[in-house]
Amino acid sequence: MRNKVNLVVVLLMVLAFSNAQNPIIQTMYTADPAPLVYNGKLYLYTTHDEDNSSWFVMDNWKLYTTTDMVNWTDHGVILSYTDFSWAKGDAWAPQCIERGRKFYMYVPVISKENNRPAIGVAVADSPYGPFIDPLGKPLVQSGHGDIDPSVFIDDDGQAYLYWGNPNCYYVELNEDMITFKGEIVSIPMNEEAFGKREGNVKERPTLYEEAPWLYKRNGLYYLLWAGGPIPEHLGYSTSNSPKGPWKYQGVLMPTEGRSFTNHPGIVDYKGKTYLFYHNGALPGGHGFNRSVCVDEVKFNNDGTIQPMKMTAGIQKGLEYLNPYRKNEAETIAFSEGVKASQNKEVGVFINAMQNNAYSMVKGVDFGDQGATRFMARVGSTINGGVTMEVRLGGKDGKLIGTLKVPITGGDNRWEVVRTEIEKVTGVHDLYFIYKADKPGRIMFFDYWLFTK
Ligand code: FUB
Repeated sequence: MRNKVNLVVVLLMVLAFSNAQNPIIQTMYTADPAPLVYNGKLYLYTTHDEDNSSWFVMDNWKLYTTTDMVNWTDHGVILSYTDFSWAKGDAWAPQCIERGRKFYMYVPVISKENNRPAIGVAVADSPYGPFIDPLGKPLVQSGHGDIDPSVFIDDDGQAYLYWGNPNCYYVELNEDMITFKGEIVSIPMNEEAFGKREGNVKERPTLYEEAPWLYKRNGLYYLLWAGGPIPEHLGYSTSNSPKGPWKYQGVLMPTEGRSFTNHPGIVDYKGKTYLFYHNGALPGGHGFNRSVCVDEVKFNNDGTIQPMKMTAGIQKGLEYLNPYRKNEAETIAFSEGVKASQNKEVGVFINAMQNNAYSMVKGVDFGDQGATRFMARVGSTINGGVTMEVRLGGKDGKLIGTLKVPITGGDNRWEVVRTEIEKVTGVHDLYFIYKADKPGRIMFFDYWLFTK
């Protein structure tokens, strides 16, 4: 009996792994997720941990979008610390918000002036950028832990900027969103607001560590934050006002997931609420090579949030994907052995870094009439023997076609290649398997589509 139970547990674990959707970005290391919903689309701004880092090596911010919560499109780097003339590094946790069809991106960077973190703001006419620094100087430079800005616009139009480590501050922004009024308020760090920390409590008497995120639901204000001591967990507090006083509501997500930091971002989208966070769950992942994840949030009747654990992620998309339009190769639900790049020829694209690497998209709707042809813009630097298999339902699922990938000589040179496929109808998860009997990067892939 015991053996049977063990077998069931192992099978469930294998199933959970094979259904992994978290971390939602696998083609580079990302952290500090900041969601924004605009015009029916979810925009996710993230930081970017450079590969093989042994410290926070972070130079730029990235953007991903989705309309179904399972397939995520990589839009590349949308802002760098070098876009702020006064900054010298550390592109840490951002947040972007829309007001009057302009997009305001608040970011912490190290100021050249005092060698300490300061908060800048960059503005764009589109959520994709280009973002420019309208001030040419920091928006906030108090010299006291000015990191992790979170911005929120209340129903009455008043905008608030929260931030800070080890203390939590806020200030009221003017309508222009690039200046503020009044004094910076330092939130009282007490047990009622943020819980009690055990041990060495001199600098940090409460559980609050960093990463505040302000959110409102049914008239109640929520302040989510990363809590200590390190390794961090997520905690939250509530209030009847965006200015507090705050009431500690407990642990939202305990410490787990191979990263000593965590960072919350919460958003309502298409009738559900989602919590974004990060961990070190990707291969090679740890506290300086992190990855963003998302899970659905459930509320109790009194407005408190049901405690959460890191999971394998969202399994079913909110809508189906149309295979008869141009789909970017960098729209991915899950991948292994694949890295994203960008260049001036094609923008963002993906690279298969080893034989049998794959990427997949979820919930592709081929309809009743079905698809009979497949085309993709691809390239390789390997002469002969590179193929891209198109399969349904799994990495070893039904093979419907095989594309021969030509040698183009570099990712600045591409070819559109076509192949007949076995007719496919209905809804399927679609897998691209990259094959070549050679080590290293075997091919690169820009976009794909099917025809009827
Ligand atoms: O990503 C750099 C820093 O780590 C962030 O600013 C913190 O919130 C923590 O996630």
